[in-house]
Amino acid sequence: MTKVTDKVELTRHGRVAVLNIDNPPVNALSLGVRQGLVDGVGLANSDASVAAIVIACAGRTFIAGADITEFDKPFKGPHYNEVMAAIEGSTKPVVAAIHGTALGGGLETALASNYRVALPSARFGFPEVKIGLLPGAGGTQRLPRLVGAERALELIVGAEQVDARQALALGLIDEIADDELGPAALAFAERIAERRPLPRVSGLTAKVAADRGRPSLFADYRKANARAHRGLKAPEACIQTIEAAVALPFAEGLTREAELSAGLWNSPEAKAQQYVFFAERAAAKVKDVPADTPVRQIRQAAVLGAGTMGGGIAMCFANAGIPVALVESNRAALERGMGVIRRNYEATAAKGRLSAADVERRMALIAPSLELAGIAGADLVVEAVFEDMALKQEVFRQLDAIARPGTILATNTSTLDVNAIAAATGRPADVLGMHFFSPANVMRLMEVVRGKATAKPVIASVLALAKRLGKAPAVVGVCDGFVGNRMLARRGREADRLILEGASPQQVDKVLYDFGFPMGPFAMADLAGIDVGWRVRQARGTTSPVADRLYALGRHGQKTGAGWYRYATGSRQPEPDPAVDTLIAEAAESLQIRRRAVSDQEILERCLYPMVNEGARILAEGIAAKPGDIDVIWVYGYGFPVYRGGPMHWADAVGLGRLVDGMRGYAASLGEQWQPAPLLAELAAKGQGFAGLAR
Ligand code: 3H9
Repeated sequence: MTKVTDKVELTRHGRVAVLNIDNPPVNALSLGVRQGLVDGVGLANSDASVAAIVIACAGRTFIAGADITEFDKPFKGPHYNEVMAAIEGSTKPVVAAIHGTALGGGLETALASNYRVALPSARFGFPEVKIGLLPGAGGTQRLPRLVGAERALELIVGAEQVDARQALALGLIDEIADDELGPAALAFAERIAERRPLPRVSGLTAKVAADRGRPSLFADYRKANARAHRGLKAPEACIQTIEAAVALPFAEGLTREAELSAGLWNSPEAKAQQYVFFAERAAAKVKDVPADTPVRQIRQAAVLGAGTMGGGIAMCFANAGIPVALVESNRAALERGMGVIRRNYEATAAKGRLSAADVERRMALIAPSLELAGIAGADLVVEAVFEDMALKQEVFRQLDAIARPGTILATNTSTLDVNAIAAATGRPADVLGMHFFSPANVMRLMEVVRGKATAKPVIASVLALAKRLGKAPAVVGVCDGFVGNRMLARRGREADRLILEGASPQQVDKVLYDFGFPMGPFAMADLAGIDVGWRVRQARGTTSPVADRLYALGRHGQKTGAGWYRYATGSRQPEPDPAVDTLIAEAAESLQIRRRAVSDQEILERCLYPMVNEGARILAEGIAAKPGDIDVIWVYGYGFPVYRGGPMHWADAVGLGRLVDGMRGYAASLGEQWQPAPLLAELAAKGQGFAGLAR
């Protein structure tokens, strides 16, 4: 055995040299790995007794990409492309032996190799676009040559991952190893050791030549994905690299890839997306809940309430392969709920994203029940009944009587006091909030609401479960609206006020849409239902002059064809409505508010600054532990544009000094509620940002 670098060893198995990478946790292409690959290939090439080379990884996965933690440091050692050139330039065949996930620079390493052998469980993909980058180590030039531009677009721009079976069908890998990967890769290397010429992906021409005959391919792709790519830089750069792969010889394509990659590398968008990547992982960790906290196994779940939320939550469990009882006291509601779930799955299947067999498998995991006793076998119960404290307490009292000891009892409440709900049981340590976001089967956020008595193993168990469900969890404390809705309420109050002062709902919506939100607050209210907001205000004893009028007029939003906007029959396209302008003008007059032209900049500041300010209060109160947790909540639960990193990251980019000055300016005309929160003022005075709090 030769230690090539601290991260790469070379071992001999007869004529085959194995370069074994060991760089936990995910064998990223850190300096020692890049250097080790270049030197290791060099050593094997200069040793006449070596006939073939295998690149393999220790631990849980093949190389999962470039080392993102190195991105902010000065670059050292061989560049990624030098590594790929060393591998592809080997005079002896190189076989990549793949288990786990070959992602980004890992897949590029595999594509620079002459052959690829993988375990059936291996997965392949280019996730770079999600962190604002492109596969800049030749991936954009090699992949289209191997699989054609159409699939390359889906894998590189769409960041679609494929499993080993799909990879084999695509020609991305040469063989699936059914038993052990090591021996299979060695046997493969032995078998091809003498085969010449060495196959090199960079030399393939047939697929890209055929793509040159499809001139509308890229324009069609851009058009079909314009909405999903809005505001993002990386997707367009990725498309252009694939265009280059089709149009240019390999070496020129690499140059184009490097130019486009350089344009993304230090962009604020890429930095924000990388920040969110790490914030998401950090949010799943809680300071006083250590990694070795015992975790309860969740083999069976139950959901109470088959409405929109309950049904969506049940789908989350079924999607993860966890059997779930869906309990509803009303037979018609239960049948309706099961029908909605089936239609959702069938719609996904119709788009080709789920097989008919998978639809049936998932449906079979959901057991409808009219009896609360249906929860008896569950390890975890999620209550998703109507948002009413007395009702929820009654439900938890009954759950306490039926659930076996150790069952985790979760409420999906979006605003109510989790401690008061827990107090209805004799086991408050087992109670917490699991706040899903609508549609629950789509939105990735889960606010994990920690009550004052919630036991640490319960939190650890729900965080582990969130990972199985593919959710992005963030732990929050108990307060009205928790983190997300509490901050949203601040924005909503300002939006309501802005229209009275002279902005139109469509102007406010456009400003927030242009900022990068999927829709503005008024279009959002129409989608959620004006009646829903009205009920929340009733419960809280608050009013909203125009929204209350809309409710009284039966303008309940999209479902009634009118709300803040008008909707043509069957359309979801909001149309401005002069009748609403009249209602607003009347309300302003009765409140003696003088109407004026409001600038877009003022709208943006007045909608976002109070959110950041509330975020500062939330941090000071310990309701969220870190600014990144708040950002994860906004990116994954409320559509805050990921390329701006979330409200707290965005505030740092604006500069807290500027934000505080702006708030004080508004305080002079709009009142004391505009005074910056103490934490915000303090950070600004010290010239610091929220980022400093994370450490
Ligand atoms: C790239 O390749 C650019 C190239 O094209 C070259 C251009 C020139 N670097 O997610 P997990 C850490 S860009 C550094 O909880 P899982 C992560 O922070 C890269 N660290 O585990 C966490 O640390 P901690 C393209 C990384 O099993 C730990 O590993 N590749 C990296 O659920 C475990 O992570 C990607 O974007 C990294 N690349 O999932 C892949 N990746 O324990 C991104 C992970 O301290 N990674 N860490 O919190 C993933 O998708 C998932 O992490 C993976 C494992 C599927 C690998």
